[in-house]
Amino acid sequence: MDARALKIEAARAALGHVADGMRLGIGTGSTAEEFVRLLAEKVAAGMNIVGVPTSERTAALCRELGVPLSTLDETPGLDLTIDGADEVDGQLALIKGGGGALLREKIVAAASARMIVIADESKLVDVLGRFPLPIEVNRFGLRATRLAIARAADAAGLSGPLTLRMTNGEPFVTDGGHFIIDASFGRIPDPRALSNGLHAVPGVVEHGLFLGLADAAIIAGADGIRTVHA
Ligand code: ABF
Repeated sequence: MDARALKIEAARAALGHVADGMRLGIGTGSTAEEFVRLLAEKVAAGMNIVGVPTSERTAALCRELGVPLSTLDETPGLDLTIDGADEVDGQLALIKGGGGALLREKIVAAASARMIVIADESKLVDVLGRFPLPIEVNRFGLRATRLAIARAADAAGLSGPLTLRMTNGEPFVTDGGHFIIDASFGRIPDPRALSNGLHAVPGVVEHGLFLGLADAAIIAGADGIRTVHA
């Protein structure tokens, strides 16, 4: 089964957790997009839900497919968020942000009673860190922030290249108007220590370590679907 088929299977399994009347946080990325497509079919068949998107890209897809949308201002409490991830470990710690939507994804996940991650088996790791950690940073004082991030990582026993994410020769700009630094620290044995250190850096808006937010991960692999619980 190819990667897309696995993403669709994970998305389909997540749909089974969506009940009529739910207020849903809707993630960003290719796996989340498969979920939106399947959700749109349910809406067309009469399912009554409302979605809060985690990116402009997801919002546009929802509007195109007829998924009713709200905002966190109108709907501050959500029942369930379905979202993808770049890495998932056995304790459901995540690395997210490869799609550049980590800030809204974390805000939406934190506003949700439950969060279910959907992913193909390539995302499951023993220890986070093979995927570079996205760190959303304010544009002001970028070089000073980069130095402060390096110090915070060092205090957590980590080091590695800090790369400003670029697109078409320009710095990538998030929906929130910030830049992203991708930090290639390698294995992160203590994500909480690194998270705390990064949150202490004034220029860091948010980072892609999602700790204690996911309640389950639906992982699609060659041997079928399995659900990892917190
Ligand atoms: C999003 O899902 C991002 O945080 C993460 O990068 C992405 C994973 O993308 P995909 O589902 O395309 O592998 O939530």
